Amino acid sequence: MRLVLVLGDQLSSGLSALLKADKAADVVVMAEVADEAAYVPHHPKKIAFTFAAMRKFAEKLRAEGWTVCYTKFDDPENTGSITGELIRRAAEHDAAGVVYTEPGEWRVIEALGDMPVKTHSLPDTRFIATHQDFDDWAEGRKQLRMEYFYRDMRRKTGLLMDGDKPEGGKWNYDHDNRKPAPDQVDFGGPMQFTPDEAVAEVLELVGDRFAENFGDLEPFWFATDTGQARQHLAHWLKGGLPKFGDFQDAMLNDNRFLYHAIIGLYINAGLLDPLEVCQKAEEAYRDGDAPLNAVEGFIRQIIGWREYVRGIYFREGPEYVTRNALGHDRKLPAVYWGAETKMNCMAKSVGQTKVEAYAHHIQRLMVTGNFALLAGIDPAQVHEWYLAVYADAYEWVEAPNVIGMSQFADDGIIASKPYISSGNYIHKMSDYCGSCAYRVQDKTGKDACPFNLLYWHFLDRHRNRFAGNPRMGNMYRVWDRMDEDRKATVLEEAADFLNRMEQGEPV
Ligand code: FAD
Ligand code: DLZ
Ligand code: SF4
Repeated sequence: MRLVLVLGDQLSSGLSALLKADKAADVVVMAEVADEAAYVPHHPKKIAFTFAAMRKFAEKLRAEGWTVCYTKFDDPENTGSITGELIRRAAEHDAAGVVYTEPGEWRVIEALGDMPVKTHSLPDTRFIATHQDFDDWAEGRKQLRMEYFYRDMRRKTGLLMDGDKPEGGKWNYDHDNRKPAPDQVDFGGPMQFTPDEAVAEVLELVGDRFAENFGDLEPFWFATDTGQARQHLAHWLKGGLPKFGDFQDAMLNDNRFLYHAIIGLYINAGLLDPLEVCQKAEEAYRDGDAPLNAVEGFIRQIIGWREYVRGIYFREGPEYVTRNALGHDRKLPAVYWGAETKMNCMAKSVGQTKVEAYAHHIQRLMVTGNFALLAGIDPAQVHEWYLAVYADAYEWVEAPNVIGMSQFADDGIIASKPYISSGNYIHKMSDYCGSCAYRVQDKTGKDACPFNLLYWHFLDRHRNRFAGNPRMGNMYRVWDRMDEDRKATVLEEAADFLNRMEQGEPV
């Protein structure tokens, strides 16, 4: 007999390791362990979600006839690590080896590869592109632009295809998306589930053991099994998808979710299958229930971006997370852990992260990510923060988004230019600035929006690297036209802001 490892983000009936195993002879191993729960200080909601979903998945496997050895976090024999649990269980059962599906993190891949037990790793077939598919696509290309990879994924899956042409004649309908914040949102947000007995038990455990971690454990409303996650999806397809594209980039003080799917955590943990989700979205389009711009935009995020960032993570290797192309070394400021700030956009984005373990893409990219990049924060610390605070965060998807897309620390593998903006962009896409202590219109002076000051500070300090970038020429021309006194004032005020932030002053 062999052991079959199922990790906390591998909760799928179609997992390659389960398909390969012999239900009558093999033993499934699942374990809640300190190493996984503490490699970064995860948000308590993320830990509770993982443990609750793991426990329910183990029960489901048992009901299907599997033998499951499940270690709970507080079990006295718990060795505290995945490898420790496998070694212990292998001895207990005199197992001939361990079969597992490739984990989504180099750290875990390396640990499993180093075990004194025979192991057999299988590809994770829950993704559309294999590592080989991605490498074949990437080979010989000067630039790895997502858009071209995405077209291949459309062809491979047949999603939104009209023969060999894209549905509607265009591959990408982004032009119709990205409208500013609406006055009213007519979708009530994600489906919320009342904790059942199994979830309540986990909440008690997590409340006890992870009380120090950043983030509110309750109210806890996530789906914790595939049945619930499918109900959540159906609810969103009906109410959220039709306007998903239009308001994908908008942000509002009083609405944390707008038309977003809040589905990343369920797909990444294995409760929902990405292809099934996309097929359901396509069905909504074919039935006339959602427009093409929304459905194409949504499908692109999943078979395009999600697959693409995974390809980059595995292609670039374990050192990717240590990259720091811009030499940024400032410490992550306390505002990221909820300290007082006068910047309303930061307070709102971090605040909802604390409550929900969720912020949407533009809050992650253009508020917290943009600020860290402009302020020159050490990308490794930024990476650890994102990995810790979001319920959907696993390194294979988080690191390329943070190190690459958001912080430009990979020197432009993912982004062709840094995602930076002054306060103007945030003002255009949100209602944050209207209730901020700073004035977005002010470029200098005591009330000037810090994003305005830091934007020029960033461009000025990285002139050698970016002035020649054709997509940034305009930015430098505007800066160069500014009179010298004004430039000096901007740089002085930006430096003063950074200095006060580093001293721990609420800025
Ligand atoms: P929606 O906006 O409704 O989008 C639907 C789905 O598309 C998402 O659930 C996700 O599966 C996929 N998707 C969209 N954009 C991306 C992307 N850039 N990369 C990969 N998948 C994408 N996503 C994660 O799943 N885990 C992370 O740890 C993570 N960290 C991020 C960090 C930064 C700095 C940035 C800029 C983005 C990050 N993303 C991450 C991508 C994206 O922000 C989240 O997938 C999305 O906000 C999740 O919310 P949602 O389910 O409501 O997504
Ligand atoms: C995120 C997470 C947490 C919090 N806890 C566990 C755990 O106790 N046991 C487990 O098997 N998996 C957990 N996970 C998910 C893993 O961290 C994830 O499988 C790896 O990071 C690989 O993606
Ligand atoms: Fe953010 Fe600046 Fe707007 Fe305030 S004024 S909310 S700091 S962008």
